[in-house]
Amino acid sequence: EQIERSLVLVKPDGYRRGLSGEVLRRIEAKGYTLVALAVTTPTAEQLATHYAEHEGKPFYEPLVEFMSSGPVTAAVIEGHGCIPGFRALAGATDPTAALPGTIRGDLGRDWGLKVQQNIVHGSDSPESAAREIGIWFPELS
Ligand code: YYY
Ligand code: MG
Repeated sequence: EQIERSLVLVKPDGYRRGLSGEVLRRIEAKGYTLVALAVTTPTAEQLATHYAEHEGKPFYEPLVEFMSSGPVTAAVIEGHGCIPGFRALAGATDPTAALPGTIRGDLGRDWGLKVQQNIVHGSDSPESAAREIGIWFPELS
């Protein structure tokens, strides 16, 4: 695999629960490099661009509302195949279904919280990564 970069967010639920360090620990333990790191409360504009692919879906409005509810920890990570690699570390979108050993499987809560509260975001393709890095770290793109 190529050396590539991915955009990772520890979402407001993960940030609030103090899980930023645990997520970053897993990223570094895997061997990926931290290229950029920030704590920031997402703006409506950032979220509209970040989640443009989901606009119009039933979960879009609650997702954007949740994502603007507090700070996130945003990171750019780098490594061989880190785009699919981080998604493998994150696990399935729904924490209830995510396997043990994954971030969402180990740390996700499954007592009736919405799927949106699944701790982390990771880019899903090189194109998404380039676009998303530009949203959260314009100085890098
Ligand atoms: O890439 P990933 O985060 O695993 O899932 P996406 O299909 O891109 O959806 C983005 C985001 O939206 C997901 O992390 C939770 C939320 N979501 C939801 O609340 N309800 C769904 N049915 C699907 C996704
Ligand atoms: Mg996605």
